[in-house]
Amino acid sequence: MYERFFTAASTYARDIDYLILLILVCVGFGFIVAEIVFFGFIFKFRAQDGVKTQYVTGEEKSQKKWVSMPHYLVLVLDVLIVIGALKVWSDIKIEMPEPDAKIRVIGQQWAWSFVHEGADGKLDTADDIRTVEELHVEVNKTYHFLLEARDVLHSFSVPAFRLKQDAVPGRVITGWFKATETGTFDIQCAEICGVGHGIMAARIIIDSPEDYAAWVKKGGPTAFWAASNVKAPGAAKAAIDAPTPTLTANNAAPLPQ
Ligand SMILES: [Cu+2]
Repeated sequence: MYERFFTAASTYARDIDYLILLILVCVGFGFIVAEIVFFGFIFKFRAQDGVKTQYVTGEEKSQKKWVSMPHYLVLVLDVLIVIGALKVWSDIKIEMPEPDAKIRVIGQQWAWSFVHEGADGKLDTADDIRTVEELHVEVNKTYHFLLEARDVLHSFSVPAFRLKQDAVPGRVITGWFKATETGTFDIQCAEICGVGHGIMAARIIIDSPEDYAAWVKKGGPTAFWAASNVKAPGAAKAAIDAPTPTLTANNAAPLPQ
């Protein structure tokens, strides 16, 4: 049932879904039981004619257990959530599988730009393919992304992958993903980064190996801009014309006024 409502296009998307489901069930169970008892007691022990209010100190052993037993139950559920969260965190954030390819992801006010390996299969070489607001990847391939921010904090978010990672100026943050199905999915910025934050959207295009090879052979849009006198407008032009950003370039870049 769960699968019908939420697209999952990466190897770890379901792990995150099931962790959220675990939290929902644990917290939801406690919430529903507590509310039923709460409103049940309000109704049962409401003011009645001729019945004197009883003063309960809560200090007797027979009364204390009604506090301590739910308390222990909550602790057990907490431990369950922590174990699940640590397992998912370790699998996704700590244990990074060996990459088949690398990409650079650069956030700036207010566009995402991407640098793909060219035909030589290496990043930061002359045949790199640069795109703006369009990330191309191959299905069933493990990618390491090198995430940077040119100006302020951004957050690289691919909901279909359940991927969200902050981009911090001056830092290159490495993460990974492996797409499990072909198609086009949304990329968002998930960190308020200025007045244009809401329009800082892009898309990820997951290709079959054949389609991806054909796209690389074409040279992506870089070849198009290079062969054309027309320049991409605004942020797109700046991102395409800018040199491949590095940590040094980030540090040297002046902050926008
Ligand atoms: Cu942003």
